[in-house]
Parts: sequence; C-alpha cells; structure tokens
Amino acid sequence: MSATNPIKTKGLNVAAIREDFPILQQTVNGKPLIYLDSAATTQKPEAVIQAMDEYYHKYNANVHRGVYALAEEATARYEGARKKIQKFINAKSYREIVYTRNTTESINLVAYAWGRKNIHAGDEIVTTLLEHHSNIVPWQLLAKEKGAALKFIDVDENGLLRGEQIETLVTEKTKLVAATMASNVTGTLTPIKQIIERAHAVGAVCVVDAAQSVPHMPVDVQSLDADFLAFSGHKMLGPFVGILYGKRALLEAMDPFLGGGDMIREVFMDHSTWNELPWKFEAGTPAIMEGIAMSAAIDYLNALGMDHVRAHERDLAAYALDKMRDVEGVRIVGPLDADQRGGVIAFAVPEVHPHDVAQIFDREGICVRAGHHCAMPLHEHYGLAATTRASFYVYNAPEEIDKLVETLAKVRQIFRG
Ligand code: 7TS
Repeated sequence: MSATNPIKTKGLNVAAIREDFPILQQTVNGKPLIYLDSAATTQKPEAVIQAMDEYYHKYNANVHRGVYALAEEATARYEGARKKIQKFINAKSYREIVYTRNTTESINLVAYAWGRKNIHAGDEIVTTLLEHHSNIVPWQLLAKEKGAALKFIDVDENGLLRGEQIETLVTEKTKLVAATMASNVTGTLTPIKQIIERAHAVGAVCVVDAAQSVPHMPVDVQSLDADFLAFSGHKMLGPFVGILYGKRALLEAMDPFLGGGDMIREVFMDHSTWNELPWKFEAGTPAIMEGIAMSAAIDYLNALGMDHVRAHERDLAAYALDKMRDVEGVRIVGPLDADQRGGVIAFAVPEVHPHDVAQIFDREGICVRAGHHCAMPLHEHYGLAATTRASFYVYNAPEEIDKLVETLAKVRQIFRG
C-alpha cells in the first residue's frame, strides 16, 4: 500500500487517506495492522487528534459560562462544531442538534423525554428485527412502563425488511416507529423513507438509528423528513460524543431529559424554567473537547465527499462478498447484493466458534469483532449465537480484503485438521 501506487476503488484514494491515520502505520504481531472493526468505532485522522490536542494545550475551559477569552474560544468552537453537524445532515437549525454521549443516549433521550409524555396504555411501538439493542431495549422499558405493545418488522430470506409488514404492522394504533437505516450486522439498508412516510401516514413519529449510516453515506434529515435521528461521532472519525437530531417543534414540546446546570433558565425553590433549545437537553458540563473535534472529523469527511465514501464502501463490500462466497462452508448473513448493504459483513464458519475465528485473525494483525454485536434477536432469527464481523471504512483497501479471505481459508484448514 505505497503512496506511489494508490489503490483505488471507484470512490477514494486509499493510499493517501491511510497516511492521515497514525494508528494504521503500526504492525501487530509482526504483521501490518488491518483494522476491520469500524462499525464498533473508527480510527481517527491526524486532524482530529490535533484538534483534541489543541484544545487541552491552548484553550481548555468550560463552555457557556466564562467571560474570559479561553472560555469564549471553547464556547465558540463547541457551538461552531454544532453548526457544522447541522449542515452535514442538512438540519434546518442548530437548535435541532443535541449533543449526547452516544447513539444509545440519543435514543434513550427520546424514549424518556418524548415517550413518557406521549405513549399511553394500549398504544403500539413498532421497531425491526435488524435493530441494535440500543434501539430495542429503551422501547421495551417504555412499553412495559406504559402498558404499550412493542412489535417487530421481520427480515426476509435475503436479509431485507419485509416491506409488506411496514404497511401491516404500522397502524392507527402506532405512536412511534423506531428503525435503523443500516444494520450493524447484515449491513442491510432499510427503506427508511418509506418507513417514515408510513409512520407519518398514521400520525406516528419516527426515530431513525443512523449510527451506521451518517458515517457512511449522504444523510439529509429534511429530505427524509425524519422526526428524530441518532448517531455517534466515534463511528465517523470523531471522538466519543453522540448526536440527536430532533425536529424543533417536537423538541420544544418535550420536557427535559436530565435536570441540572446549563439546561435551566431560572431555578426557584419550588420549580424551574428551561433553557432554549438545544441546551434544554444538555444538562451539566458536556464532552467539550469531543464536540469541538467533531468539526475536524466532518471537514475530513466533507473533503472526501460522502457520495465517494458510499461508493468506496459499496465496492469493498461487493469485492468481499464475491471473494468470501468462494470460501467453502462460510455463511454470510444478510443481502448478497452490495447495493443493498453497507460495508459490514458478518459471517459464520461451520463448527468454529466466532471467538476462535477472531483470534486467528488477530494473529495475522486483522481486527474483526466476534459476538452478537448487540443484536441478539437478529442472531436468533438466523439460528446463530454469534458471528464474526468485518466492517470497512474510508481507510480500507481491497488488498486487506484479500488478506481477510486468505485468513478465512486458513481458519477452515486449521479446524478441519
Ligand atoms: N445503533 C447501531 C446500528 C449501532 O451499530 C450501534 C453501535 C449503536 C446503535 C450504539 O452506538 P453507541 O455509540 O451508543 O455505542 N454498534 C456497535 C457495534 O456494531 N460494535 O460495537 C458497537
């Protein structure tokens, strides 16, 4: 992978990109590091690392309170990053962008602050079998507390959502639909626009889990007409911070999530009044450095172009699916058409535990994840307790997939004796 011989998919110049990621320059177990776990968290480019470093070196201060120069700079940059996030997903206003800890907290915020006010006994919440636990468990808790029912749109034999169930399960009883745009296991891209339209047709709101989509493809909240949309900075080259997009009218009508400093306008002994959006939902000192460094992550992705990011990952997935299918016995879960999935491939090797598979990969310097990937209902659907998963991002090259497939063939050999 030398810089003089750039490896190209249709989308990106990977050799040049790789030079921006210091962590990728090392060897692991004497082998060049091959990082195929970006669905869990992505590596960070030098520009993001520098932005974090600069904050502590030059202007570490709390936000929204100091009148001195350092505090003003921290606040300006923190709020500037919010506006960059707003533009990145084409939200109408920065007031619709709430910083959280992660996607999980973003979804829980909706479950608590919107759900507890608007879901009542006998109501229905609809989600899908493709979801990460963070888009299932908050709805289970809410449904149980309120006496509401939770329903699941099923997955068909190709790993796609059953389209007809979007129509039959989302009914007049449905008050909320919670669906992912892209699965972190099968990579399945869902017909999210159709799901949102159906939700709106019955008067329900739709929460979109965009943890595996905002980092990987263009996402426009206005064209989707999403009510809420959750994602994580750490899965898009940024630090550990989460984002919740919410339509202004919905956020305005909601009660706060957490109470404390910064989220109030005035506090009396017997009651309090709330700050304006988005700070009404941001109690306490936030992850300041992390928020600020999101600006550098978004600049980096914008420079690549999200269309190119998607094209690159689609091509990598197509290449990997093609090659992996040739390894005898390996079972790939989810769609086999790269147009229908993101750059995530989970697979099972007969009679070999996924943790053993991952360990053999580790010996070759390849980072993959083994387990249920926080999607137990989906694994149960496939009759598997766990899978091994390779997930790709902007810095991955076809040569790394060759190594993945080579190692997979080795796993088969080792366990066949
Ligand atoms: N939703 C999806 C689709 C995800 O893939 C993840 C994390 C989450 C929500 C939760 O994000 P968090 O930032 O709150 O943790 N997925 C993974 C994964 O696939 N491996 O580790 C974390």
